Amino acid sequence: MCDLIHYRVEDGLALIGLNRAPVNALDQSLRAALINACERAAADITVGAIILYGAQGLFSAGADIKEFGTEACFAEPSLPGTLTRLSEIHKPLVAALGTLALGGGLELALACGYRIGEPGARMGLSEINLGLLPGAGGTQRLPRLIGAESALNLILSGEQIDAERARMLGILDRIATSAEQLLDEARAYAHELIDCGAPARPAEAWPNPAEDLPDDFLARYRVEHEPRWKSRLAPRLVLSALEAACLLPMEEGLVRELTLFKQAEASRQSRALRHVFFAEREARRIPQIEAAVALRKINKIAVIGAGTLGCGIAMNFADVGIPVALMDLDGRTLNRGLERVRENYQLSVKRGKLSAVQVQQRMELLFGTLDYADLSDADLVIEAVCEKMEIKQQVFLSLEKFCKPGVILATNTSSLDIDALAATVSRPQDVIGLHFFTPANVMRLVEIVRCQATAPDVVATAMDIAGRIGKLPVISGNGAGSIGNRMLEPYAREAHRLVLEGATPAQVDAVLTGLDLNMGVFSMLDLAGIDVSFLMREANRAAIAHDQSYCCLAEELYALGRYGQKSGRGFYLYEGRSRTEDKEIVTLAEQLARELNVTRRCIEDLEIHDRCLFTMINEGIRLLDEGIALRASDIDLVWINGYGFPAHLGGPMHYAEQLGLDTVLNRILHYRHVQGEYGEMWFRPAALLERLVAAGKCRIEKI
Ligand code: 3H9
Repeated sequence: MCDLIHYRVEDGLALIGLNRAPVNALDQSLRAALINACERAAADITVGAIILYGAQGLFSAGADIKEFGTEACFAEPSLPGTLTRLSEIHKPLVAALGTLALGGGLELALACGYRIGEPGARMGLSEINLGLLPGAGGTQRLPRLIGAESALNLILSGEQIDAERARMLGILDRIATSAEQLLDEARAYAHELIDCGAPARPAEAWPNPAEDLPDDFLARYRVEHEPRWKSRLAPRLVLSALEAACLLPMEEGLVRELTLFKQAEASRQSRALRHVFFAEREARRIPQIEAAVALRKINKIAVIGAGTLGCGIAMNFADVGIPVALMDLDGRTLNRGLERVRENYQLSVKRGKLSAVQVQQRMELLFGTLDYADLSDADLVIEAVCEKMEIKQQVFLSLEKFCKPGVILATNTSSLDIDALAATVSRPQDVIGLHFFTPANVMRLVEIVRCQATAPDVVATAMDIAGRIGKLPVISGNGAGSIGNRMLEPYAREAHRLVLEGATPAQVDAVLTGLDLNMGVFSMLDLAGIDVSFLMREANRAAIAHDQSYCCLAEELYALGRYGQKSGRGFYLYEGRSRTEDKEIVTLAEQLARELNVTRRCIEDLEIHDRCLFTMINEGIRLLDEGIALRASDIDLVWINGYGFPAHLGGPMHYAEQLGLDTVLNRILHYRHVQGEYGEMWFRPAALLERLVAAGKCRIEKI
């Protein structure tokens, strides 16, 4: 038998171990080896039962994602065909689940009649995260095992559940005493099955999966959940597959599932989500930094600045058991900050996500101080003070004085030159940017900004610690706004200008949310604070001074003290959580347009889409050309995880590739032409975009 499978017969049992590192992805070669091994065991009269297990522990992470979109995906033996065949073998099959069984991996286990898992095993049908539905029997076998409602919830959430929950649901029959005992206890289970003459498959627990449910259950489920799915295709296909499970016999249900799966697999959305999956893995690879570089030890953190951001940052570390000193020079701000952290945690208790004991443990890890001297034992200090260079430099000088050698000095700046900040201290090799996004305890993205002098081990340690607190770190070069905010600049600029020319904030926002962005640009600016974006412009005045119309509406709102949600009024009016349009914005825009000689007109939605999106994409391509972004896919991750760009569009760079780079270039050139002086100023195609189109390239890469 080939190396992909470990095969042995012992004491009347065939033991079949999947052995394809690192995660037993079920590609064509493994499928072929698996079916051969199972046929051999089925034909061997000395074998009474068959055990499937992961030879290296982990059971299987499912179908091989690299095969999707290629012929290999359904090359014989296909996964659905393999699992159907396994389910027909006339001997009991026991799946012994170690570590993980995801997607097709769990479907493989469901095709077996019996399942045992190690106590720490996690399992789930995670296909939805790839814009897919389970396509190897999962949508038909799971509802018959645990009922339609539980199956639907599990498949639509893509959630990984633990062994205990899987046993409660009926997915696992047994949980082994320990990981080490898994195989032995699977053997014992198989012998019991043989001894009692158990059938190859037990009778279905839910032959009619929707038995207990009202007739209109699926229709009501759709009405209730559809708004949250926005334009995502996969959840709708899952529902159709579940409907088939409830209405059709198994054989027909499997055929229907496969048709739906192929529709999902061929969709742009799934292609985009697969791109995101590989982008996240690629983002961990940083050229010139060896995987083996020794990391600095990080046992204690200090966060400077007890504002919203600083508190959110501190919570991330307390959440994973790392002690944090939260420092502020102002006692009242510090107390308010610590109070805010406690309130945040209490909210999690109310939602059932944390227990009171867990809150207490986290609060005990947080230590408030007004004194730099208390930071002497910190291994990583993150400053999150106000966005002014002089103030940040002052903080760094104090850190230099009080912190031990080798400490990593991180700044959370979103717009300032970190090389200039690093030059303030005598240890620039220890300085790095760690740009968290608000709310920092929730948002997944951290931009890791590498400066000229940043030492490789500092970069590697920053990537590692970000991963330890559950964030997605993306590396960026130093430059005003790093990746995300630099692209936000033209995006927001065009949105402002469009309102000056005749659109309303609500119209602009509706075009963007219509594309499934979490939030429109004006809602986002109101949430972040108009005072905050004002400070970012202040840091960049020289570059924008030539355009009098530049975000002039926001300048006006700032002067009026309309700071957004926090002051109850910004681009919109706020009352509690509800938001309404503000007619005064139109009056203000009309007045400003008159003063600036800007002609107002009716603006089409397509123009809003093109101007906001294509200028932002153009800037992203420039970032790649300048080397600030390492890869186009890193840019996608930044916008998906930091700015609410829909993952099922794959991020702005992937979206541009789907639309066609020539289209993007032509639309930029179109606005350059029709927008006159303004167009000349801002609609300049990135040189790399022009090179890519000239070379006939479809993908955004550095050439
Ligand atoms: C499916 O099953 C469809 C079926 O219903 C129907 C079919 C007809 N395929 O993430 P890591 C690679 S859809 C190929 O760094 P971790 C990964 O790229 C599938 N490759 O480690 C990486 O490679 P590299 C449903 C895969 O410990 C390496 O393995 N399954 C696959 O942080 C290590 O991975 C899923 O959605 C795969 N299925 O996380 C599970 N999985 O080193 C997707 C992993 O070259 N996978 N790789 O960069 C995961 O969620 C995580 O990878 C996992 C491990 C939790 C398994």
